[in-house]
Amino acid sequence: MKIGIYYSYWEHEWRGDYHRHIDRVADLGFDILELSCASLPTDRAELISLRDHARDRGISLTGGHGPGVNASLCSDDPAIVSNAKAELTGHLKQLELLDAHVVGGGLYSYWPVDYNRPFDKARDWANAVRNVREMSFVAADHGVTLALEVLNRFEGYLINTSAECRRFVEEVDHPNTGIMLDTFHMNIEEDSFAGAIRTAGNLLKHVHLGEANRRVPGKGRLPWREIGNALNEIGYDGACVMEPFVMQGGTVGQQIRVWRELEQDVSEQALDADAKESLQFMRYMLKEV
Ligand SMILES: [Mn+2]
Repeated sequence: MKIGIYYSYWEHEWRGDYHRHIDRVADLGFDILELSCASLPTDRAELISLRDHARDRGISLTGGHGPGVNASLCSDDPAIVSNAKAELTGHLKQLELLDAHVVGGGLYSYWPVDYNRPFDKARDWANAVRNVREMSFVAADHGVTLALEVLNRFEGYLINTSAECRRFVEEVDHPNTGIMLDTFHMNIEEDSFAGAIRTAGNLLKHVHLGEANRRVPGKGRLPWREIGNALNEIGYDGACVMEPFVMQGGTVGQQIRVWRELEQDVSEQALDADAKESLQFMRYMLKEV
């Protein structure tokens, strides 16, 4: 399994100097850097330059995407659905230029969810299945897999468990759409980590790693051996991307609800050292035993 990290660990806003992040994660020993689709460059030459830089440093790129409320594939409003399709299509083109083949996130809905708005889960589910299916064909054209992230109840209402995601993906029924699990969300919703991973099985296409409070893996109490064994048991060979959030402040801190520093030292140097240590820990935990 290849191990990566989401760039926003080091950022307060959903943007960053991706060239710098490529060098950083390569120096730390990672295989993958995950980027935010919303802040990808639109310039073709810049995308190709990022692709080449990553290639030179032996780094694969993956995309993360959290569509906003006005670009939701589960909406009943045709204008919002059409925004969502146009936005995702644009990102799929960008990802193809980056030689990135997976985009993960709550692609079937919007984020952060606003529970002050009324919703109808059955209706939104049907809308989402239809629209995700349509987008699967576009994704296939660009060589990208749509990995639908299972989100906890506080961040989404459509897909909260691996079993729900399997049902959704089976209804979509397209090889370019699969399941994405995130240990942070699983810790809230799933009866069993290994059980949820087995339920996802051959449909699992992307994984996020994080502790219950979103510190780097190894600094909390999630059962990493159980998680690693289950991933090996199902023959998972996709990406495992750490998604730690440890700093308060900025849009990232606000939207992720980080109201305190999760580490005593959040200097760049300390964040790098923690990421490196966590990478070594996860290489051990994800190794087949
Ligand atoms: Mn995640």
